[in-house]
Amino acid sequence: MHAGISDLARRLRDCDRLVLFTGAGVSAESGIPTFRDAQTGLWARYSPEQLASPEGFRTDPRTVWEWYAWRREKCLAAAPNPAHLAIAEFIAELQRRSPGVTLITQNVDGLHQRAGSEAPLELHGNLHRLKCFRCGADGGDWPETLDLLPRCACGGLLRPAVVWFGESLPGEVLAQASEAGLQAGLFFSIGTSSLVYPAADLPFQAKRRGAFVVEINPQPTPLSRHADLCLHGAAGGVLPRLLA
Ligand code: BV8
Ligand code: ZN
Repeated sequence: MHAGISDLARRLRDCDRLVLFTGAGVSAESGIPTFRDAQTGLWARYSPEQLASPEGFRTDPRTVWEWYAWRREKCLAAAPNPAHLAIAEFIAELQRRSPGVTLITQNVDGLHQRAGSEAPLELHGNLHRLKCFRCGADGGDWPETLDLLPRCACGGLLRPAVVWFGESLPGEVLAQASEAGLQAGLFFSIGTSSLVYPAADLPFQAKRRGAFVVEINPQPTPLSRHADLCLHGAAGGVLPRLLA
């Protein structure tokens, strides 16, 4: 067994403060397009400024709604893959012996919850929930059709309850995620290009505080040369073996 892997297995056994931090790559094997993979990336076909920003929504709310409706259909049709399932089983097992494991996700697809992970910290929100673009009130469930764009009781347009570019992350969730990272002895960064801030700073913060940082990604990222161990593979292949 690779020296790094046997050392990691020991750390997994001994560690009582652990963070699993995930990005779109964890959902790739469920058939959900990632953001930046050239051939499948969402941003390859659409511009994030146009579709995932308040300006884009102000300019053309219908296009933004239809893009999220398309993404939501893909999420609902998708099933959690072995990466989501391995994470959920691992956390359930670990929480029996120590409560110190935290799942932090940048994903908005809800697949961690469908795999059984109860309360991931959703840094960028969740596209299955809605909120009011004007007053921020909870927007309830998705409408049956988009013939008329749904509105809040205040008259404002509803929107998916996700964090757009140029918008702040939910303060409480980000604070909890930061705190978990700063306490972590072991920090896994899984399936993320490590490009989107402030989320991408979490593994760097943890590293500065002495965490052992493991990156799981088929490709190198800006985090790779700072990580203590890089496992170059698909999350759906690596995690079931690693976390079993
Ligand atoms: C903020 C929700 C403060 C919506 C997302 C100009 C103006 C304003 C801000 C900025 C600016 N310039 C820069 C910024 C900051 C900006 C930013 O970081 N931009 C980047 C692009 C440079 N950040 C923000 O705007 C954030 N807010 O800064 O607020 C502020 C406030 C007011 C005014 C100014 C500033 C908000 C960021 C959140 C944006 N919302 N999503 C939606 O989903 O529609 S971001 C989006 O990217 C997703 O959440 C996604 O999760 C996230 C990160 O992407 P990844 O998850 O990493 O996915 P990606 O495709 O990139 O990578 C996939 C990886 O998986 C790849 O590495 C691939 O190799 C790997 N992979 C593939 N297959 C597998 C795999 N790995 C494992 N297994 C596999 N099988
Ligand atoms: Zn409102």
